[in-house]
Amino acid sequence: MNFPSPLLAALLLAAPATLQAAATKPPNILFIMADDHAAHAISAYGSRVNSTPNIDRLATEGMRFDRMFAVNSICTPSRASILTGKYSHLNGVPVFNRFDGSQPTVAKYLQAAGYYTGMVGKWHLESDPTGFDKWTILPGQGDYFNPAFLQAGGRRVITGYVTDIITDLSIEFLENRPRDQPFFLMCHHKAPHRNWQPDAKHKAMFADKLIPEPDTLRDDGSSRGDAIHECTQKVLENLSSNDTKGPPPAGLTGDALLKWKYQRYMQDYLACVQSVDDNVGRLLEYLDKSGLAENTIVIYTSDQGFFLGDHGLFDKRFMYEESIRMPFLVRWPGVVKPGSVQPAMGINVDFAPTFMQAAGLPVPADMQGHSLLPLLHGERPADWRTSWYYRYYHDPGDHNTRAHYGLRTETHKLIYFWKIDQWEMYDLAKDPAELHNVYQDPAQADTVAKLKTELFRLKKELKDDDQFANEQPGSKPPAVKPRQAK
Ligand SMILES: [Ca+2]
Repeated sequence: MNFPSPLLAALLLAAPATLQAAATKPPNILFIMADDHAAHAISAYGSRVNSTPNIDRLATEGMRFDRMFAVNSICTPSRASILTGKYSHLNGVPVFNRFDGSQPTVAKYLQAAGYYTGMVGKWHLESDPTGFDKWTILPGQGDYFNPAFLQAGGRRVITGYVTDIITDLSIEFLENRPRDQPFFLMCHHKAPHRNWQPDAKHKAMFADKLIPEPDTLRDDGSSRGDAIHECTQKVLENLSSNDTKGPPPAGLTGDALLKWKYQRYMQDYLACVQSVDDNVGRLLEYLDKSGLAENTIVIYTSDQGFFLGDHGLFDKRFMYEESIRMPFLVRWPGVVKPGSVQPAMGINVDFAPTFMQAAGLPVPADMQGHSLLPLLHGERPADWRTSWYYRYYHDPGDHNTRAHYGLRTETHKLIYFWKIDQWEMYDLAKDPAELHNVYQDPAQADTVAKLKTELFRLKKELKDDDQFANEQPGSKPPAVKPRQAK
């Protein structure tokens, strides 16, 4: 793939000095992504439930994004959005669809520009990876213990614990890389995905630990519509004996059962996270020892957030904050100010444009995200987004969660469960925990109307004309015109 030189020249003319330096000596990019690791289980994000000293290093030595979000909060679609810089309806992966590997991806662009590209760990896009010089992936969800891996040469089983092995393979990729090329490595952990199987060392750390409960564990959802009540993501009702690694003690019911299930869930979830944290430490140590740290952008993120008992739930999918919010920490020595915090709203379709621009390449016009580079430089462009569009399709899916789409602004969130024609609206400034759906409040009518106008403007701008509205059997096409505020 060739990039027209006038485009590159124009980009360089407009770019800050550091970008020009990047173009002459492109930075390496190490992208570490966990699966279902909520920001509120990272101490740099103020976790009340655990401590993650190694991941925290990236916040101390780099930038912490406080408002980074997934545009479709579920594993496979988030991965497709990250690779393509596009929303689900344009990259063909709204649910668990097979990723069409013939389409352009950031890996392909970087490879064509001279990067040595690698993909290790959870892929979950069904088709074989394209655009990578080397790839070693878990088949589907993969196993926690003694996992099989797929690579261009075939399949092999590796003895050990998956998080350790993915780190070993990542270090092996770095050790064997050509020294005359920059690298782009996607290191994708399986952990801490359900059903949360920690290794013995980390399991022991949490076995007897009492984990603080979230404030909203007993949220009854009384002001919400039907969706949260119909879903099967509830800690009390839907965590199985498989999840809790055994049945609850006999006779346990009601709140006592809720407490027990929450503890069992979180003990294993956090033990899996602790292994991820140790392994991030191993990778950072490798970068230090090999002299790579200085010219390597290191990112830590997760494919989406997760409910850690918040609103009585586990899993993700819903457009509520704990689900859509991704941790996003970036260390880039000499460019990103250590210990800085970024409040601007980013979304996962921004990642691909960011990697392009960091590598000194023009951002392809069909990518829908915006490069985060100005934000990484500590400059917020005057026209940076103040709202963004979300859409979840997997209905009924594994957790009977209704399809919905919506808008999040700096201060409000509007959600439309279109199959059941129900709206929810939250004032995030007054109600950050989203406990009060004020959609029906007459005092909010003007705000609701404005949010709807913006929602449908964005939907149009992003070319979401409901092409996947009937993705699931039994779906009905959604209303595509703004409804008047009631
Ligand atoms: Ca996930």
